[in-house]
Amino acid sequence: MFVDEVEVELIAGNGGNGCTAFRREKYVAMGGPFGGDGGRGGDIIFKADTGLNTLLDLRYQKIYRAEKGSNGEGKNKDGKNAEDLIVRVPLGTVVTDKETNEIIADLVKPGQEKIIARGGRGGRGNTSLRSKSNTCPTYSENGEEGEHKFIKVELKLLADVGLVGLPSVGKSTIISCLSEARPKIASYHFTTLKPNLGVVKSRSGKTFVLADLPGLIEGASLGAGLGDKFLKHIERTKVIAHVIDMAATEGRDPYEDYVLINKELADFNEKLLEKPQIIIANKKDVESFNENIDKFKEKVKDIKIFEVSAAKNEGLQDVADYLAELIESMPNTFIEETENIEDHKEYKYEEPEKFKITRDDDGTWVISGKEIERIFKMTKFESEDDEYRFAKRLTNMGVDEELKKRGAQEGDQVRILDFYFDYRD
Ligand SMILES: Nc1nc2c(ncn2[C@@H]2O[C@H](COP(=O)(O)OP(=O)(O)OP(=O)(O)O)[C@@H](O)[C@H]2O)c(=O)[nH]1
Ligand SMILES: [Mg+2]
Repeated sequence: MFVDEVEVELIAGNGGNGCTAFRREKYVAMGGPFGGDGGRGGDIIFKADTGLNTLLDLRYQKIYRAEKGSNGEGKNKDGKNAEDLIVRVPLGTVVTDKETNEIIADLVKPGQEKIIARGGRGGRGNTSLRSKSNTCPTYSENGEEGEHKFIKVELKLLADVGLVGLPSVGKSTIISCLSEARPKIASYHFTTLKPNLGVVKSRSGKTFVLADLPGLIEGASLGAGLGDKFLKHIERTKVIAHVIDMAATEGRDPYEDYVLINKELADFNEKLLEKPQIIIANKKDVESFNENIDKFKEKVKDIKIFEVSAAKNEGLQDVADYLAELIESMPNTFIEETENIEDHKEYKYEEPEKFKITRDDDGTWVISGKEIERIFKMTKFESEDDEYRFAKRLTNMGVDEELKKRGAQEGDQVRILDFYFDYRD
């Protein structure tokens, strides 16, 4: 299974409700407000964990929920904040909000955290709602709803070097020679279906991360074969190592292979060709290698070529040593520089809208919108005070005026979510 893109639903915790209570003391009737605030709802936080390599966990758990904050209580006792829910993801995880198409997190450093869905704030108790004009409110708020999001989670591997080439050229054999990684090796195409990572050591003790990637074929940039699913992993490597079957065991021209791969890389993202490249000419143990390599070298002069036999594990340590030095000489910020989050943002212009007025089939006026619904849900509607306060906020937001302008008549039905009331001029 090639796990690198998963969609999940996040429901952050609701805030706890505020409490309406009054001080009861001897000789003092209604001795003032005494209701505590609700606790904050839990956030859902993604955290980059070096111990993980795939998004497999997210594939199995499709919905994540954080806890609700506790309700406030009498005697000014505030509710407890809920614990945040921490979801561990591998380094290189990118989170996109499905609704806005905006990238909301790009976790590239070990331990890096990002709040993906925010818990709601606790509702205020009547003590907190005191004001100059009302020193003893008889109302309190419900907790705010936690954010509810549908997100796309993608994994972009963070390897220093990516082994890139057509199927069956020996990429997996090479990583198994150079590291502890043990991917499947076989003579059929697309043996490797998902990237494998290995840590490679140079003779001088320097290390780097090598990625064995699935084979690329013509049209990969358009989705052919395993297509762009893994081309995006290459975006995150610092160096591209072409692996070429220089023995032409399948009858192709090695030079044409090389040109084809570069074309696919460029078609996917032109910037990929700005990365340093090396060529690993493989299958030196096969006779036809010698003839092909001479022809190849005549055509390709400006790039470092290593002649190896992965099958016999010959020549590969030199490759490792060269790459280790090359990577060390490159700035560490390379990945972030090429992968600027800003580049990915798709801006969607949205009219700032506090509320919207539409009509149901039966003529009922419907007031909707994020802000108005938020205020509505935080109102308890337990007393006339609640209703009065809510009505006042509608007036302040300009809802009354707009209804009047649209021709609402005294006594018309008005609805917010599932709550009906009469329009009064
Ligand atoms: N003779 C010879 N065969 C090799 C060499 N390296 C790999 N092979 C063989 O080539 C075949 C493909 O090797 P893999 O390492 O699976 O190739 P790959 O590039 O990872 O292939 P995909 O995962 O399908 O893209 C296997 O049968 C290997 O044994 C080599 O240096 N010499
Ligand atoms: Mg392979």
